[in-house]
Amino acid sequence: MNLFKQEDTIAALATGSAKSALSVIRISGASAKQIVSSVFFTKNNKKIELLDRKVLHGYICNGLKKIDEVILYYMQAPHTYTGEDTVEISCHGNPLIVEQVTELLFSKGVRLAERGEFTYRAYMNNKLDLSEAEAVNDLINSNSSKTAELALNSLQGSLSSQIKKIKQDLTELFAYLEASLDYPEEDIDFLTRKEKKEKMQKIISQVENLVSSYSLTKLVANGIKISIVGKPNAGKSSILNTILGYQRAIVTDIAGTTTDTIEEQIEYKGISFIISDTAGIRNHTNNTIEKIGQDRSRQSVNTADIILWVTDGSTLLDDNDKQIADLLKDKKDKTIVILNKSDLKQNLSVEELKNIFDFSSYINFSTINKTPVENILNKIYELLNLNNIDQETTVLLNARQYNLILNIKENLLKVLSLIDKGDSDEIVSFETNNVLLLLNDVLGIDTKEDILHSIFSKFCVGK
Ligand SMILES: Nc1nc2c(ncn2[C@@H]2O[C@H](COP(=O)(O)OP(=O)(O)O)[C@@H](O)[C@H]2O)c(=O)[nH]1
Ligand SMILES: [Mg+2]
Repeated sequence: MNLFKQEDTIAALATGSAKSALSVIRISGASAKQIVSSVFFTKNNKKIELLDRKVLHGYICNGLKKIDEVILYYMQAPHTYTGEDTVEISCHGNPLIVEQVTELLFSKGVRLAERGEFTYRAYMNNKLDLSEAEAVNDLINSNSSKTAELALNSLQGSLSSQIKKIKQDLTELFAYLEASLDYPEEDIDFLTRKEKKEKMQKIISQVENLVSSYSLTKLVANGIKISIVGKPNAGKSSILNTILGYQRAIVTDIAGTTTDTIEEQIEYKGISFIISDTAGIRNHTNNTIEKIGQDRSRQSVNTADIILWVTDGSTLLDDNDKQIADLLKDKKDKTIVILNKSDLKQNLSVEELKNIFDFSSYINFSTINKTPVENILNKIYELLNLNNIDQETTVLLNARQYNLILNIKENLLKVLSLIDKGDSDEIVSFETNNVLLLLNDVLGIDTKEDILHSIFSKFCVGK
């Protein structure tokens, strides 16, 4: 990888490689202006002067041969994405034309950009720090509009500013420790042990918030796994069909109709919901297929982010319900009870159900009366705290950031216990400084070349 040859002028297609209305070729580097000028002419082969931020119309020409009619604009350093002189050429969106234009540029001394090289240069020129550069990639690769929203927050510096805040607080503590080392003869305790502990605890809680934010990223990025469980004939498949808006699963009044797990996906308010309808759980079945299906139901419950326990409000509580209550007993926080068949005479009360399963959220529902499915979906949003995602929401975007922050948390806990034990300021100060270095890694300050290489090589060419 030529990442570190920043004296080169680089170019790459910035848009998709399929046939399209337009393709944009981006050129960045010290010679960008001069090289593009040498191949850009009017209809009558007159030179066109490239002026900063001026949109120009003309022809890319190889000698006297016109390759394409284009619109281009030149942006002067340092106010560009890469921080270097940049030209963007909009040509017709045909891969053959793009190839001819880029080949022409290459013949004039431009080199094809490596993966992520434009963003790498932006990072090297202090346009972005590392967490923001990663956000660029996550934004491009996000599969749901909510993930894109979180990545955009990060690109705008929400994560960076939180890391900088933690770093600032820790630096302050470090300065106190160092001062007491530098002036030991003064015999003043600059901070009491209690004060040091309090400061450290505050820092740790900020770090813990970041650690827990990663579960939100994963939920939003991977989709929410929802498992519908309940006894046979409670209406599980009917609820799946109602959520999907079409008859996906077979619905009959014969208990044991659904034997396998059926999985479908919908998108709701920018997040995908992966919903599994499972075989009904009951004590007595001689059907081998149904038994296997019930094992799958149990597995599905274990991997779910949310469990919808569908009960039949028209029937009395029975052993099957008790068995399900037992299965879900340590999953109460993620279970929503659906009291289905509310259109029929109700024989099951919320109180009775509470006696066997102390749930926190429930919904009265009827697939016959067409209770709005939004009631269920919004309840899921509520339970997972997804309503509060906004422009201020800061999350760790990827495993690299997550592992670093976990490591930082562990090291801070270690420092806290040193303070607690009354260890010398010298040792505490040394360990604190180590954490400061780890924080730098999140931002990409003094980060080693091979790490940078592995991060930027995940980007696409042209970004
Ligand atoms: N009255 C009434 N019947 C329902 C309701 N939901 C489902 N059913 C009926 O209950 C029976 C079992 O439904 P199904 O979705 O197959 O239940 P599953 O075994 O839990 O998947 C079918 O006859 C459905 O038409 C409801 O809200 N009200
Ligand atoms: Mg079913």
